[in-house]
Amino acid sequence: MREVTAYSWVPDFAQGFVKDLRVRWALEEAGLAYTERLIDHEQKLQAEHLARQPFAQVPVYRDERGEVFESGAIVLQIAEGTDALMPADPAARARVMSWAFAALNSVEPHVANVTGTMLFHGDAPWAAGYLESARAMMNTRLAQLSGWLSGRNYLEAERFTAADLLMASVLRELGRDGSFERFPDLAAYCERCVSRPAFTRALEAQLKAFDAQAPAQV
Ligand SMILES: N[C@@H](CCC(=O)N[C@@H](CS)C(=O)NCC(=O)O)C(=O)O
Repeated sequence: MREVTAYSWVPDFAQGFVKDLRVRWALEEAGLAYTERLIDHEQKLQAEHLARQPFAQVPVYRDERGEVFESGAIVLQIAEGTDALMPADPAARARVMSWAFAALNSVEPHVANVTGTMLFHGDAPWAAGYLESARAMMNTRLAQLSGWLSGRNYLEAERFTAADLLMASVLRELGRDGSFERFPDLAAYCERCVSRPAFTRALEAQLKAFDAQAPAQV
């Protein structure tokens, strides 16, 4: 049976953004049922979890092929074997892989620099200066992505793939603080992806777990 390890509770700012959402979304797109293993923030530090996720994070995913960590690797593992997220043509598959890594390697670090600084260090005396340069670097990447998407609905093959799932998961963070304002086309692309029914089901599933929990110490 497929199983997703996720948190039983996270603070409000993280609800709806924990990275098991990517895995749930991929499973929903593929029409694959799964069970949840919910852990808390003490369990993530224990040896049993560290043997499954060495960095004390979620998600972890298990299916009949074995256990995988890192949301990108998990999404690609789910995408393998389902036309819903990965085209059959080898050249098109290779392009989807390129864009999956681009989302996580070339775009996400810049988005995370900005959103992470704002969320966790927004009041620090150095934050404003750092954010100015981090935003400039992020906007360069976003402008390049915007250029690629010009005239396209999706990253490759004119259809939604695992690469769009990952890119939209990264871009969603920009909706938190107005960073989309300079890039209405990227906002529209992100909305095109997250308006899919599979995303809605995945989001509901993550939030449902939190609804059942009283706040705990992180
Ligand atoms: N690169 C990892 C990052 C996973 C990650 O950032 N997980 C967060 C939740 S979204 C987490 O578990 N944070 C807890 C911690 O780092 O202690 C992935 O994509 O799976």
